[in-house]
Amino acid sequence: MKIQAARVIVTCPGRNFVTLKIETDQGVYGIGDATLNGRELSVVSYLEDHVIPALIGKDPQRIEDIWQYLYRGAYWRRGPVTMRAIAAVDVALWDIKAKMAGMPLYQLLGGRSRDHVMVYGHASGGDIAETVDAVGQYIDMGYKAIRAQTGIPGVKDAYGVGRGKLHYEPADAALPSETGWNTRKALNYVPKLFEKLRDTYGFDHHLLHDGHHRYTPQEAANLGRMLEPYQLFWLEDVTPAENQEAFKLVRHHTVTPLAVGEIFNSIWDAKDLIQNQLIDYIRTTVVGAGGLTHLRRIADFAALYQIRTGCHGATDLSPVTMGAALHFDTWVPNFGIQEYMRHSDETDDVFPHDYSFADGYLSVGDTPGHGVDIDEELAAKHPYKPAYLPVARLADGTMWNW
Ligand code: GCO
Ligand code: MG
Repeated sequence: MKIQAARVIVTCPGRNFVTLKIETDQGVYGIGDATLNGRELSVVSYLEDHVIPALIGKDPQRIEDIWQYLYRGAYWRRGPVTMRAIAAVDVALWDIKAKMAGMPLYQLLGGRSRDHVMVYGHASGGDIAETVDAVGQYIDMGYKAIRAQTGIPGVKDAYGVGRGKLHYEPADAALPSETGWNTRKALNYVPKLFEKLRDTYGFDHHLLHDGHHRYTPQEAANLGRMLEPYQLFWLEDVTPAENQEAFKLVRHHTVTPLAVGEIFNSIWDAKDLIQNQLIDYIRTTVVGAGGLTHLRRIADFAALYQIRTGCHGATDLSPVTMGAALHFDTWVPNFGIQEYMRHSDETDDVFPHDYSFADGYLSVGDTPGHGVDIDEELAAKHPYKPAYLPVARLADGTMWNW
């Protein structure tokens, strides 16, 4: 069996997606996601100029060997661009293998560990009252777990607040737009949101919150402590994790569960956090870290320390990543939760898929492969449009972490 052709499809049905399609000499093809929000075209070039020429003629059944070839063979290891390109190839090859076997992908990983996958939705509002209402809407839709983000009075476009009712999509400007941040105001306001949420809805639902890298380790520890009475499922990215040791301080001062890893691209980014048990959930997903081949190594390593998975599932990851992640979630023994931000109808039309939502859970279908395809004709009607994530500045103009 041979890889006969491979091509990259860039489409913007409301937001940009980069998709790799690998075709074989047996008529079977596979699809992989290579989207890197705000830096899409760098991965297109990496694939078209450096990866695809080396794939032609290779045996697509040798997933592990091709992974090692692309990882070791680049010499320049890791990094978001390289690892997303590898992920796209890896997921397309798993798709091909599962199609050849006539099985849904989770069967090749080891079969089902659960009936369906618990997801969390994104509730947000301009202030506490609006956010409390939004959480109520998610409860009414059947969600068991809900992330709550609120606007903060006096902070311009605080992180995580959607513009529409249901969708949150911050990559919206041809150049990064400028938002504000004020840690003092956030530390004052965020605990009040969770107090109100627990007063209103009780303790039956899982509540989550994303700090989006905004706090110092000491401030993060303080926030974690203040949130303890409200029993969060997790507090995410509460401080930047380039320095994994920074989490020791946070961990030693709070029992609020910690989640990290949506911007990690290999097991090395999480090694100290995992082996020192500084986190409870690892957020890395399929497209972020070199595909299923590498992600399951991270998950197995995390399992040794009772750390569970919580795959990133924002809308900047295409339905192809969502499909592959759901097969991973259906199998992985140490599953925690799956983020589900929901794509727009336009995006769902370009990427027909067989996963479905009911009563707070997503379920994969039984289509051979990962169950997600791309409608190329429709994709061609939505050409690439530059769109960037915002940046954040403090009140005095200092650049901060968005
Ligand atoms: C999340 C994330 C996202 C990111 C986005 C950036 O927890 O869902 O923080 O909303 O901001 O993926 O492209
Ligand atoms: Mg996040």
